[in-house]
Amino acid sequence: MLALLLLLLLATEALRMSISGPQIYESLSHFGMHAGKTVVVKYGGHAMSDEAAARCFAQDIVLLQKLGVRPVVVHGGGPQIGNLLSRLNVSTSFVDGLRITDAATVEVAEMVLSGTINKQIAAAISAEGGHALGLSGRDDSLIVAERLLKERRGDDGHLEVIDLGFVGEPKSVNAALLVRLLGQDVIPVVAPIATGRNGETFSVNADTAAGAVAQALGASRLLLLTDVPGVLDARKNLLEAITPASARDLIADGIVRGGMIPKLQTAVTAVNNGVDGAAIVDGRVPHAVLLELFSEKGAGTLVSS
Ligand code: X2W
Repeated sequence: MLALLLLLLLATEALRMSISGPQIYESLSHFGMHAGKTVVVKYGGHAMSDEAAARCFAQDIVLLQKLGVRPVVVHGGGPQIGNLLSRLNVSTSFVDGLRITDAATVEVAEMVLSGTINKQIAAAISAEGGHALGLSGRDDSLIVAERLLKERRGDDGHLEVIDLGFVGEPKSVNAALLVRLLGQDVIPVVAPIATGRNGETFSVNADTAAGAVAQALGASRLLLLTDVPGVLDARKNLLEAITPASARDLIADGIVRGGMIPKLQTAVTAVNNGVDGAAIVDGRVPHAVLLELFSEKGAGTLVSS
């Protein structure tokens, strides 16, 4: 009976999305893989500017829950932090994709991430009928972090430690809190702001925060939504599925570069620490989350062993 209801629900949604019978069949065969499982979705700041895409994302999250999947959203907001910093005339810079975060910057990062953006996403999901609850890593010690000591090889070949200020590296996640919320059909929406052991506030890269949450929950999938098609090979063709070992080779061989490196590293770490699969997904594609989870082709690159 339940399966029939789910079939009807999925078919109805599928028709709304104009997909065919064979595609519904394909979706249902993937459905069994994720029903009852936890899926952590990282929603990046770049993906949020398009209002229609944001609504599509919220619809996907609500539908996932209706299908019996337990979704957790971890969001970013880098461009939005940059906008407010520039309005406040505070200059900002990055080292390997991480913002150098002094005391004034972490204050702005917390305002933007835990304030405006967190509530925007929770409201968008609620508007589609979900029970979203916005939290930051500072609520009930959801994410406890330590100052990140970033090592980088200098021009002379020596390893140097770079002080990024109040940038945190997650050390623990209060998974029990998230499990309790998920058990009440609440969709947690998590801002990547963490608490330090001495009460400090740390800003955490949102991909890293999502990876830590996915690992703590033993999620079946970590989806990292971004604004590129996925991981490309040397001939610029999309790689639909790769292993952690081949991901490491792609980085070592210089085929994967720039901002994709930390994303791919997050995916590899998650898979090596109990997450069944981590995908780098093209968030610009409408209903990318559903496509990645419920279609053979997916909507990006899946890293799994
Ligand atoms: C990030 C947090 C937000 C983030 C920042 O300040 O931009 C650090 O870099 P996106 O949208 O996923 O880039 N924190 C330490 O990661 O957002």
